Amino acid sequence: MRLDDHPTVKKIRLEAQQSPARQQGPLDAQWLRDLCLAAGADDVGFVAIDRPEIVGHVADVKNIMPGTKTLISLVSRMNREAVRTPTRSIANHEFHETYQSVNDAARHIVRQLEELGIPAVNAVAAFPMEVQNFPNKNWPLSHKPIAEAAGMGKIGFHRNVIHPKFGNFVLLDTILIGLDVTEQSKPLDYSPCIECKLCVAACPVEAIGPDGSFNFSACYSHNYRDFLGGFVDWTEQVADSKDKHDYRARVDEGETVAMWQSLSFKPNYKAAYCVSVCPAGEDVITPYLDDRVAYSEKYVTPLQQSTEKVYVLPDSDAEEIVRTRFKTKTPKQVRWNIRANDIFSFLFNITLTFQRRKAGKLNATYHLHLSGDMLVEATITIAQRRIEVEFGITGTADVHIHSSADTWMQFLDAGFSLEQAIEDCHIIVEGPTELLFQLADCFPTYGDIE
Ligand code: B12
Ligand code: SF4
Repeated sequence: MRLDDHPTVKKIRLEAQQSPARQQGPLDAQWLRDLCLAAGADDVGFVAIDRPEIVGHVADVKNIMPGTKTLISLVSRMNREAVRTPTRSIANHEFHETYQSVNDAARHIVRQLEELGIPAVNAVAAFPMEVQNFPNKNWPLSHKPIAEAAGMGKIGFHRNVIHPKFGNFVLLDTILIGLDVTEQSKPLDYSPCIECKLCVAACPVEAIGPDGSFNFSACYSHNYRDFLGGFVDWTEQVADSKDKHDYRARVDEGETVAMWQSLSFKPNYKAAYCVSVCPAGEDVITPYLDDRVAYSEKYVTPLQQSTEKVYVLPDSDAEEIVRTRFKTKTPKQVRWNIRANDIFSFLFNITLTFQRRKAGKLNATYHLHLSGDMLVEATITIAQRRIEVEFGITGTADVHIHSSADTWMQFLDAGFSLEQAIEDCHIIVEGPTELLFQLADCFPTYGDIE
């Protein structure tokens, strides 16, 4: 049959002649906003693909839907008291239900747009999603910077977006559409964060540093214990156990059933205390303004004093913090499970495991010259308890390190002797050797827990 004679083709061509209303031009912003709110979103903003604030995300967007013209940032509110309770199952349910509702709203919006012939796709509010890419970046699009550009809030001290009205009790989603919108949303001209640092006080692993830094490995190791990181460790514990007694010595019954719960229902966050305690936002701030001490006693103290196991990397800041600051909590050492498969991912990886407290007063620049299939050069700078890793040689080094990439990738492993590697000339140090030992001290120990 010729294509022109196919029943589908004939029907579509006839419909197009009879109803030329298929959307071609820019979408009316008010109409789109009303559609999103009616679908269940609590707030919404629009960002054109060529806006400078999102330039770093365009490749991700094009990867999902090549013809994207506009991003719709969607916000869904969480019920506050549910998130604030120390009872984890209730708080987790609220997170999961809100993910569900923002995705439902997005799906409904996409369906409506599709019916008008407008290409649209929901980039999905969830984490993680592209898990087969683990341990590399495993989410298709970052909602936070898009929400900021769309005026949905600003990233606060704790790195969550704080909505001007709803505070940080929101989850985010992004819809990609293949059409321009008549009016763009503007970013906020202030941050709702009031820098009270209650998020720093509440986090059991000090993932939010008092200087505004974020300790990725601390949050990931504890909060995500029953997610992908902890699951990899758990399966390895099962594989390594000699018998049930050995397994029980490694993983207690509560931990085993917690993993079952996460697998059977939805994965359970261990904390999210930074979100629970945040007083920012017009709907949220009044009790804090009325009486800060009472606010803290009501929402921060119960989380600080709750009895719980806290998962920490060996020799990490979190391990020290739980022991010294949270007497009702018990630290349990776990393995760092985002393994690097090459020198490039290893060097990125150490930015995630850097421990600001352990860095102390260390200020030093290291030039790495790493041999292997190809020469890789990099600069590591530790200054004011922060780390920066750049590929290539920049600035003046305090120390030059020559090694093979394979050896360098082992230098944080349990059982690796830096002294021996230097003595055997596997690592050659030009400059003060103690600076290399101090660099190693800035990280937790990788590898098996004895
Ligand atoms: C990766 C991720 C995480 C990571 C990193 C968090 C972070 N600060 O970025 C981990 C696993 C630790 C995490 C934790 C949490 N998350 Co989260 N997470 C994401 C995700 C998938 C992408 C975040 C992102 O945009 N990062 C990039 C830039 C913008 O952020 P950044 O701070 O500069 O980057 C840091 C990390 O992303 C990391 N990183 C950057 N590149 C790479 C690459 C790799 C391979 C790895 C491993 C890490 C990594 O290093 C940076 C510095 O630490 C989004 C969902 C999405 N698709 O957008 C949700 C999201 C940010 N998370 C959210 C929530 C709610 C949480 C938790 C509260 C979870 C919980 N319920 O307990 C905690 C809060 C921790 C905190 N204070 O930030 C919400 C935040 C809502 C809001 N109001 O802003 C989001 C938007 C999910 C959603 N759909 O609503 N999360
Ligand atoms: S708890 Fe305080 S410092 Fe932390 S993000 Fe909220 S307002 Fe900012």
